[in-house]
Amino acid sequence: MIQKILIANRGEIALRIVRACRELGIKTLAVYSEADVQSLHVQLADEAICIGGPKSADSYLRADRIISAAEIADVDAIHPGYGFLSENAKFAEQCESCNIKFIGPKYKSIKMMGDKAVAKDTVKKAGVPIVPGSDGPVENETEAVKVARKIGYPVIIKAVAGGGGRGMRIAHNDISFAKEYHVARNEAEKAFGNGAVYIERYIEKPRHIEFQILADSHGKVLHLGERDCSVQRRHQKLIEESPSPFLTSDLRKKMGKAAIRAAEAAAYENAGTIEFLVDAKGNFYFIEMNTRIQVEHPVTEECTGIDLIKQQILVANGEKLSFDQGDIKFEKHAIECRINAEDPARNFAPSPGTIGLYYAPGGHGVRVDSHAYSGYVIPSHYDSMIGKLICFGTTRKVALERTYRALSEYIIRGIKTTIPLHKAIMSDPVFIEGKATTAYMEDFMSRTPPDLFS
Ligand code: MV4
Repeated sequence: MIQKILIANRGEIALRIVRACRELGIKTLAVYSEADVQSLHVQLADEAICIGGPKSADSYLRADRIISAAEIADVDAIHPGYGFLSENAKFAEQCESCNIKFIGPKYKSIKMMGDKAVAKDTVKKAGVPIVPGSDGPVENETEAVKVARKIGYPVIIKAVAGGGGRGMRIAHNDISFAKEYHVARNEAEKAFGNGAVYIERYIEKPRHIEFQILADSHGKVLHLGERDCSVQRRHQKLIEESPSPFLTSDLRKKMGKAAIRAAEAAAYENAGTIEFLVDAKGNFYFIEMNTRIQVEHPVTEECTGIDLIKQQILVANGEKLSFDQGDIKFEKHAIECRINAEDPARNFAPSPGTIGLYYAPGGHGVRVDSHAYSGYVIPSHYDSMIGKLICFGTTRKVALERTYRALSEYIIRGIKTTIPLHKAIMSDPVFIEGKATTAYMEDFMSRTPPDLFS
């Protein structure tokens, strides 16, 4: 059995992993940067090793230092959390070759799903619907324009090595296409060192709905339902909920089966997510797979009662999943609000600094995953998320009312946060009626006076 785990991450997810390990009786090693000495995950882990300077590139992205720390402390496994090295196939492979378990999928699955064109082709062959588009990457402008015309405008140009919305361009005609094609190629080359791009029909105002997958190393692949992540701004999610207010039980069944087929096609093990776009008519299309635990995993945990971090560890240890698809009960509605140190009234400018008073909400159906506390200094080197509020109940109405109540209790002094924005969204008829698509946030911000969310 795994006896000690290195947590190759920081912030709330590092703390979340420490907590799961404690309950499993597994020792933890925190690694941290010079900017995170005061971080809760460092204080709550059994051991801690400083791995470098404040910049991610000097610490949390240094595979060599993380593996050295793992060897010094003699850990059996590394949990990568999300971001940083979590979807780095090379790092997963290095762990394997050093005889350290990587708590995630096999590096071949990470690699396959990391190439978004290969991922599409793989799931398509398994009978999963994909957005109509080019067959793999397009080689040159002449071929690209031909494909774009055949698909029909508007089209979207995506980087093969992209994902999560980075390096995407939309074109409405031949002229804008020629320009956007070159911009996309150059951006992809700069950002990923790989200029390859592919083309898809542009789906207008889709919903973003993803299915949680859990798979063991004995061939069992299960889905734990969906999360509706349509409320986002510039590809940063703000609110996630489950079940999606848009899906019918018929559509949910079809998408769940498709998600399992997609994961099976990637020979997937551990926790992962299948992302779909869903149009207004209920057509759904696979767009990509996330081969990591995600920020919003607590939504699924509260709906199903299954601890995903513990399951990740058990599966990495070679154990069989102890339940089947039919055993999973979807009994709750859950909503997560991301609490960011940002000023919604000033274009979401980062608001790092010292938290004066910190008081988190509690009570029936309320969960707060956060590494923040009174006196905590938020470093400016990392993303601005300082916590997640997850509220759940038997119906969507209860979850909504509970979220508003909990947000009203939350006190974070000294910095600007997204709490007032979330309160405004929880009071907004469009959101309350379950009508939010990926176009929601832009519309909300344009029709809402800033004093209602700051
Ligand atoms: C799209 C799309 C419309 N049509 N693909 C953005 C994140 C990345 N995972 C894929 N994304 C999109 N791909 C086609 N063919 C619209 C988006 C998109 C989006 C997707 C999910 C969540 C929010 C989004 C916001 C804007 C655009």
